[in-house]
Order: sequence, then C-alpha cells, then structure tokens
Amino acid sequence: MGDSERIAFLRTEIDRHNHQYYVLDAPTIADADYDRLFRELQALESAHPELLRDDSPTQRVGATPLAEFAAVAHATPMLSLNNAFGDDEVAAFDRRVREGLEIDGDIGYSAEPKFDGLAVGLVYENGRLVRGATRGDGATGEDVTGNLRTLRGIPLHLHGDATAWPARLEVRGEVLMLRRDFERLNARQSDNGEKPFVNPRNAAAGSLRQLDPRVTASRPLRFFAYGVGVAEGVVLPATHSGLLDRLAAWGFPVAAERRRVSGLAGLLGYHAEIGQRRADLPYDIDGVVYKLDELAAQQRLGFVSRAPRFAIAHKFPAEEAITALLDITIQVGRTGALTPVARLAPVFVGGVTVTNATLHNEDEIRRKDVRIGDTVVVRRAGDVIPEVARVQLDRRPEGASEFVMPTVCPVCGSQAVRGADESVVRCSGGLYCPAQRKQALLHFASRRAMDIEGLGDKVVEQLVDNAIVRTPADLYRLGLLALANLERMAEKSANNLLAAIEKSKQTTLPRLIFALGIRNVGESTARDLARHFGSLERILAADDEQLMQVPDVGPIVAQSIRQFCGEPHNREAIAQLRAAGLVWPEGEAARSPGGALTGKVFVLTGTLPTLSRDTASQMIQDVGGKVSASVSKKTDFVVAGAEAGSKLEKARTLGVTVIDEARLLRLLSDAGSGEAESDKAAPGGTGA
Ligand code: D41
Repeated sequence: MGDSERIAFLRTEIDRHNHQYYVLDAPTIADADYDRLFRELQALESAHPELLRDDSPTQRVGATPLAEFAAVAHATPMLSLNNAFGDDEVAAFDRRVREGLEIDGDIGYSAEPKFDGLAVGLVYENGRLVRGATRGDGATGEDVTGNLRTLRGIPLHLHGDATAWPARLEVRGEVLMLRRDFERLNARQSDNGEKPFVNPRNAAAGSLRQLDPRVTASRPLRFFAYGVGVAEGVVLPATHSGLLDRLAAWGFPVAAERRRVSGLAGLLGYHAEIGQRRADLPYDIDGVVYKLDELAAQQRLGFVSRAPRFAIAHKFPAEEAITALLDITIQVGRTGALTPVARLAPVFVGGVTVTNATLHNEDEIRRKDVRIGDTVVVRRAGDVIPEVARVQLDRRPEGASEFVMPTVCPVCGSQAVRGADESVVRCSGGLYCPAQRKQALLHFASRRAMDIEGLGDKVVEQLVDNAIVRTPADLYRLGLLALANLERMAEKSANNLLAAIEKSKQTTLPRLIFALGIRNVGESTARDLARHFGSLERILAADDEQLMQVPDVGPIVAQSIRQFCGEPHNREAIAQLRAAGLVWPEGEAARSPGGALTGKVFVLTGTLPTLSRDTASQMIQDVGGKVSASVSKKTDFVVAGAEAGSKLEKARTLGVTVIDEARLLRLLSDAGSGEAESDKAAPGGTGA
C-alpha cells in the first residue's frame, strides 16, 4: 500500500472509531491503539502536505484563537419551542394539531428527549462541514465553526454514498456535556485550582464560547441532532422519524430514546416513561419534545410568531429541594413593589445552587405560613425564578419568627403603601428612591427599550450610588472620565458604552414610550400608543377618554399613563431627553403601522424556507408594507428564497436590496409584529 492509500485508510479508520465512540457509544479500540493510528496519520500528512485535506481527522483543531465571533444570519430561522407543563396542555396541543389538519383519529408523532444544552446549526456543502453557528436569537447567531469542528462526534464529512449527499444541508441539534464527563471535568478543574462549573449546561455553554478552539477541544462536548434547516439537492424522508434515521446514517448522533408514538396516549406514555428513566440517562434533559411526524403536515400547520404549531416541549415538573430559611429581606422593584425574598442556606436544585427564592408578597407568606427559621421546600422549574413552595411544619423550630412587612421602604425610607385591592406593597418614593431609580435606568437601557449595550446592573449601581446619574437624561451627559473611574471598567469598555449611549439617541417613538417605564405600559401598548397619537406631545396631553380609544387601553392603563404624565418631574425628564439630543420620527411615520416599513415595496421570489407566499405577504401588509409582483427601481426589498430566478437577477442589476427570510422576519419584528416581553421583578439572581 502506498502512502496515499495508507493515509486514506487511516482517515477512514479514525473516523470509524470516532463514530463508534461518540455516536454509537460502543468503542471497539483501546485508547493507545487509537493514538497510534492518529500519530501515524499526522506523520504521513506532514511528509505529504499536498495530501492534506481540511476534513481529515487530524484537522479538527485549528491553531489560531479568534478576537471575537462573527455574526451569521441563519438561512432559515431557528425557531423556538412552545412549552407544555401538564397533561391538559399536551391534550390541547394534540387537539390543535388534529383540528388544524382536520383529522379525527390518532396522530403519528415523533417523540424525543429535550436536551438541556445549546442549539447550534451545522452547514454541510457537498457533504463537507463548512460552518457551525449558535442559535443566537433565532435569526442570527455566532460563527463557532472552529469550536464545533473539535467535537469528534460531529462528522467533518457526511458518511455513506457521496452521490446521495445534498448540495447543501443544515443539521440542527444541541451541544451538551454528558454528566459523567462533567464530573470528570470538574474534578480536573479543582485539581488545577480552577473554579468548577455549576452544571453540565453551563460547562457546555462556557466551553463552546471559547475564542481559542484548543480550549474547546480540551472539553468533552457532545452533539445530538434533532432536525434539519436548509436541505438542497436532496429528497428528504417523508417523516421526522425518517429524517432522524437519515441523519444517523449520515453519521450524526441522534437520541437513542427517540420513538414514534401515536395519539395523546402515546405522548403521555412516552413522557411518563422518560420521566422514570431520567436519572439514569447519561445527559440532563428538562422534558421531552413531540413533533408531528409527517413533514408535509408540519408545513401545513405552520408557525405562530417564532414557534412551530407542529411541535411542543413537554417539560418535567419543577424540581424541589429542602433547606433552611435563614432570613427574609425586601427587594424594591422598578415600580416600587416591595418583594419579600427568602435568604436560604445554599441548596442544589434543578441543576444550580440556590440561595434566594421569591416569596411573592405578604399574602403568600401568610397563606403558606412561612416563618424565619423554618425548613422549607424550594421549587425551581427550568430557568424560572426559584420560589418557596411550602413549609415543613413538623420541623418548625421554637422561636421561628413571623415576618412583618415594613411600612417604610427599606432603601429610601419613604412610606410603603398597599393599594386598596392589591396584594403588593409599594414604595411611594418614586424616582427619589435609589432602588427604583436603578431599576428604571436598567429598564430604560434594556434591549427592547433604548438598547444601550454595556449598561448593566453593576454599572448602574455605581452610577446611582455615586450620584453621577439620577435620571435617564443624565446618561447622555456622561463622559469618559466619569465612566473610567468606575470599578471594573476598562477604558475600552467605557468607550464602547459611550458609543452605545450615543447610538441610542436615534430611536423610535414606541421604544421611547416603552423605555419611560410607565406602569402597565409594555412594549405592545407603547406601540399602540405611538400609532394612535403619533407624537409624545399628544400622549402627554391626552385625557382618559382619548387614551381609551387606543386598542387594549382600559381605565387602569389610562390612569397609569395620566398619572405618569401628570408628574412634573416626569415631564421634566422627557424635556431633558429632548434637550440631550434624542430624536425619533413623529407624525405620520410614527403613527402608521410598521413605522419604518410603511409604504415600502417588497417583491417575493423563490420558495421561502418556512413562510408560505401568502403568509409572508400578509405579514408585510400587516405592518403597512406593499407587496408587488415585479421588480423595478421602486422596489425596496426583494425577499429571495430557494430557486429564486429572474427577479433575483433583476434585483441585482438594479441594485435593489436582496434579503432572506431571516432578515425579513427581523425587519417585521422591529416594525411591530413581535410579541411583548413581561417585565416582572426578579430577586437578584439565584446566587451561588
Ligand atoms: O432537545 C432539544 N433541546 C430540542 C430542541 C429538540 N429535541 N427538538 C427541537 N426542535 C425544534 C424545532 C421543532 C423548532 C425544530 C429543539 C428546538 N427546536 C429548539 N432548541 C432550541 C430552540 C429551539
């Protein structure tokens, strides 16, 4: 055998052993023998550099660390999954599927574990891995190709018949760490005097987000495939379960626990069975996922905002643990709400160590009869804030003391008052209260408000405590000197923050209204107000009756708005923002739906990955855009999908902006078809 044949043989052998070990979990070679093959291949390749290929198993670790990860737009959006917490929610899901498809009998589903990892997408061109990216916000993620290549369970090229490889294929799945690997990694961390990781998920996330692929390569990461994004030049199986089998044949790890089940009974049976086996599985899971098996039927059901109608995650019940309640303290939220927080003896629950749990409010403390010194059951579901579920009364020590809700704000000393039919006690200090001021500033800067990156709680804490910033307008007077003097703020971060503050001056009326933090005015109400009134002046001048003309604004919301606008210091704060140089379009541009997209002309061409042509047209029109059949100089955007033809060429000739579905969805969500996020007060982290 010549060197060239030997090289080919060694590559195939090493790939096969990787597959045996990482995919089939059935190694057939001793480590020392594997290492020998590997070193022999390395030696032959360095003797024959002309034979080197980047999909050789020796080429998994590239040597150069990155300065930062590049952003990548996903060719088709990586959707999110809706959750079901109980059997009734699963029954409702199954009913919606049957109604949507107009089917009476039992539906065939594919069921699989829900890995508690990080979603990524792997792009293969002509069978070779060319890119790997994190899910990010679903539209854009980070390019972590160099890191994902180091996972030996991820094939660098597809297995099987090369003539049947797709021209282009995106495999989606989760990156995670097996529990046993996590234990070993943590032991190694402690031996090296480094901080252990909190749980396998954090360890996996931290390892994947390393700028130096050599670090990632030293971490035992695994990948499991759960689906496919783009697939060009291939006929895929007709079912999701068939698709997973195909992925397995191409060399990808897929969950061994996957199964085709039938009807609601099949779903619930699967959930119960996997729930039983959960502790014995090699990885952490937080539930199971059900997907309508028939891919054509999936297409017919489509999507609601960013989640498919054809799939759902059935979560396991919250985990509980028992610990001592050491104290109850008060946290003051953005709206002045005083939330009692239980300070706990550290306890490990649901994969993290918890030291704080919410007690919600005074009434809840009475109802559960929680006292300081009690032994309590703490509950944590997924990434939800932990709460005190109940007290173990038989273990109550003598002298366990009742908690008394304060009558003054513990932060600013203002009166704390409880509204007539409210369960919440609120500090009446408003923005005089430093706690409320901090929260108000954090809200003002948050992503969906003014989007000032880098203005986090540590910075705000110092800015307020040192009396550098009192109102949002003060942010626009900050200079490098003030910022660079803060603790843990390097000059580079200070400059970045100043740039982010400057950038936020160009905003929109809905964002500004939302950023003001008026009680009961979330993102979607802010948008409705902007549409209806068209200017801040008109909102400030509106009476209850005028306010209630706005969709979904009732007496309570109207009163909150009027109260806010009636406060002289709020009016003053708004005037200062204008004076600081904030600008936002008003009048027609703000009033009409969609703002930025109003009147913009779109042309659709080719097959979009997830949206039908009708749905895409409707969504564009919903925000005030127009859809036209042909491309001209008046066209603003051409939305191109697979097999786009002459319209795409024409767009390129005319220099019209061409976007893909992911970009379109982002434009649409910026223009106001997105959903509002809740803004509940959360006790300060889960602690460690
Ligand atoms: O195991 C998982 N975590 C998992 C995540 C899974 N088994 N299946 C998934 N399927 C989807 C759809 C149906 C939307 C393609 C997912 C996810 N999505 C997902 N992971 C993270 C966000 C969404």
